[in-house]
This record gives sequence, structure tokens and C-alpha cells, in this order.
Amino acid sequence: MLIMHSVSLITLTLVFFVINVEGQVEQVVQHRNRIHQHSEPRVALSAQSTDNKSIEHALESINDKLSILQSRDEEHIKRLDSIELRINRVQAANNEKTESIRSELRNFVSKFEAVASVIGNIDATLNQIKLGADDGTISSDSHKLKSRSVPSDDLDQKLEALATLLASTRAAVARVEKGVAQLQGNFTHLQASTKTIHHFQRHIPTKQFLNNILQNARSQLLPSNNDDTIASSCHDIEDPQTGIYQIQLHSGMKPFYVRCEETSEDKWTVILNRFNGATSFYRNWVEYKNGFGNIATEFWIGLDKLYEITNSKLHELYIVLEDFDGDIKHARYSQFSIGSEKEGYPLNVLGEYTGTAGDSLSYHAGSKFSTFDVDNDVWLEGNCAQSHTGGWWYNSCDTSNLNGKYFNGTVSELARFQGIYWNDFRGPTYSLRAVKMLIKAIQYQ
Ligand SMILES: [Ca+2]
Repeated sequence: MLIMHSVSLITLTLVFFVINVEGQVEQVVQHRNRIHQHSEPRVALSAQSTDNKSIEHALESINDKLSILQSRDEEHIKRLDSIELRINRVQAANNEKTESIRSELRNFVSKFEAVASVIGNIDATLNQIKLGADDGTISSDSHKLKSRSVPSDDLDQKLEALATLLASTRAAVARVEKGVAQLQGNFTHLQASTKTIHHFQRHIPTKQFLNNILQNARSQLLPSNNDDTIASSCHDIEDPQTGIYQIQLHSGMKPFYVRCEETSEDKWTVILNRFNGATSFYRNWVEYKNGFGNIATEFWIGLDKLYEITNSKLHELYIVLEDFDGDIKHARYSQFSIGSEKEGYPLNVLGEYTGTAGDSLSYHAGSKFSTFDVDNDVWLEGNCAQSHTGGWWYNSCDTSNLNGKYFNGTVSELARFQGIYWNDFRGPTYSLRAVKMLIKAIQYQ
């Protein structure tokens, strides 16, 4: 009964919960419909946004409840399985015992009947002896036998005692038989309960069923957000203004902010921006990996993002250089991509150079990235990143370094190679005023 009660309670709880969830979903649908029916178009847009938030919130709440319910559901099924297993074991043991008791009872009854038959014979013989003695037909030998026998009253008493014992034994056997019948009845009842448990188990809402309800609710309540899809690059952003935008390379990656710059030709993603020396570029591996600085001013985008972007599509690289005289030069590479951190973020794709600044980067093609704390360069005796004060794709060591120390133009011979320099434009003893590295995906026609 306790099992039946628990099962009924669990099922009722689940059924009420599902009804409740469906009720909440229905209420939210009605609420949304009312807003759609009675609002002016402009108001509807704003109301819909608020409404979607509340729907999203309600769905999250339902989702939380479902998670709790699912874990309870699984727990209850485990318990029911365990109860069923135990019932089966007890049932098997009981069947064996019942069969054994029955066998013993059959033996006992058969022996009892044999004893009763013998007693009946003895009783008849004694009566005959008694009758013979009374009418003198019994011989003297018989008298002797009778005289050696147990006195008649004593024998009667013993026979009566035996008869009482037999009667009480018969009653005891009857009670045992009744007990066995009751036990059998209990197990029949238990079997029926087990069947009921199976029946309820089949009707308990499954995890899949509850998830389907939630998915249906989501698809019914939340409009398709195709309009809100985050752009995957600066090229895809409709707003042509230069500025900071959020992009998402693919659905599995967290969105992040980038600086997009528009030229007459296209929109570019800025990966490096320097123009006043406010941000130090003498940083360690983790900082170059994750990026640093202020994306609104001076910054390094970070090698992880650069790897993700340039591996999602093949990119072009565009470098803009400006000295303190206002002279602006540029270097453009038709293809650009770097490897993963595991590989050392190598500059493994660098296409053909065009531009006005001269090619001071091709020397670095294929080189791994190095920082003062991670030396991947091919200079055996030293560390280029430490010596040239900034992280870069050093070879042995460099013909350009746009991550060097910020100086104001010409630097001393001692600080040669330490500034922001481009060998083919102003050389290694001149630190540029402003540098920018931009990339854009190659658009195949
Ligand atoms: Ca080295």
C-alpha cells in the first residue's frame, strides 16, 4: 500500500507539474497575442522586445524546474526498479518456502492419517477385549494378558489425551494451511502492485517528453532572431561607419568587439593600433595571446583572436605607417594567416607584397611569435623579443617590429632596433609616430 501510495503521489505531482508548465506556456502565448493584437506597430516593437525578455525569463525558470524534476524523475524510477527487484527476490524465496511447507504438510497429514488409523484399530481391539471379558468368552490366558495390561481407566485417559492432541494438531495444521493461503494472497497482491508500478512508470513523463515540451514552447514563443544575427566580420556589418562593433566568427565562439575601419575599398578589422605611446607593448606571452590595451585607442587584438579570424577565412593584410613628419606609407600583403598557439602562432601565410613602404615583413614569413618570456626565435645566443623590446614574429631577429618601444622619432644607436620600426621606411634607428595593421577577408567573386 505504501508503494502504491508513493507511486500515485509521484505521478500526480508530475501530472500537475506538466499541466502547470503547459498552463504557463499558454498564459505567455495569450499575453503575447494580446500585445500583438492591440498595439500600434512602433509600440509593438518595443513591447515585443520586453515581452520576449519576460518569455525568455519564464522559459529559463521552466527550464530550471524541469531540470530539478528530471533528476527527481530519474531518482524515482531507480527506486521503483529497486523495489521491483526486491519484490521479485522475496517472491522467489516465498515460492520455494511455500512449496517446502506444502510438502511437509502432505507428509504430516499422511502420517497423521496412518496414526489415526492405528489408534482406531487399537480402540476397536480394546473394545472387543472389554466386551469379551464382560461376557466370559475370554480365556484365562487372556485374563493374564489383561491383568498384565494397562488398567482400563488409565488407558482411556491416555487415549483421550492422544485424541485431544490429534485434534489440536489438526487445528494447528489447519491454521498453517490458512497462513500459507494468506501468504499466497499477499504475494498475489504484491504481483498486482508490481504491475501497477509498471503501469505508472510507463505514464511518468520522460526527460525526452519534458524537453520536447520546452523546445515546443521556445519555438512557439520566441520569434526567429535572424534579424539579430551578429556579423561574422567587419565586412558583414551594414553600418559603414568606422567604429567598434561586435562580431561572432561562428555560433560556437563567444562574440567579441573589434575596431572596424572603412576605406574607399572595403571595411577592415584593425588588429594593431598605435599612435601616442600611451600603451606599453613590452608584454608577456599571455598578454600577446589574449590581447591588451584599449580597443578605442591603442591595442593589440590578441593572437588567439587573430588565429581564429585568419583561419575562418583567408585574409589580406594592410599596414599603414606614419612618421613624425606626417609622411604616410603603406604595405599590403595579398594573403595573411597565422597558426595556433600550439604551433607558436607562426606567420605561416604571407602573400605577395604591394605598396609604398617597401617589403620589410617577408623576412619574417614562417617565423613563430616570441615574447620576452617565450623565446621562439632562431637567434641561439639571445632573445629577440627582450633585445628588441616587444613581441613579434622574430626570425634572427627582424627587419621590422611594430610592437617595439614608443620613441619620438630618431633613436640613439644604443636603442637601434628597439623602436617601432620598418626597415624600408626610415630604418631601424627611427621610431614611427603611428602604425596600424588591418585585415579583411578575401572576397572571391
Ligand atoms: Ca633565441
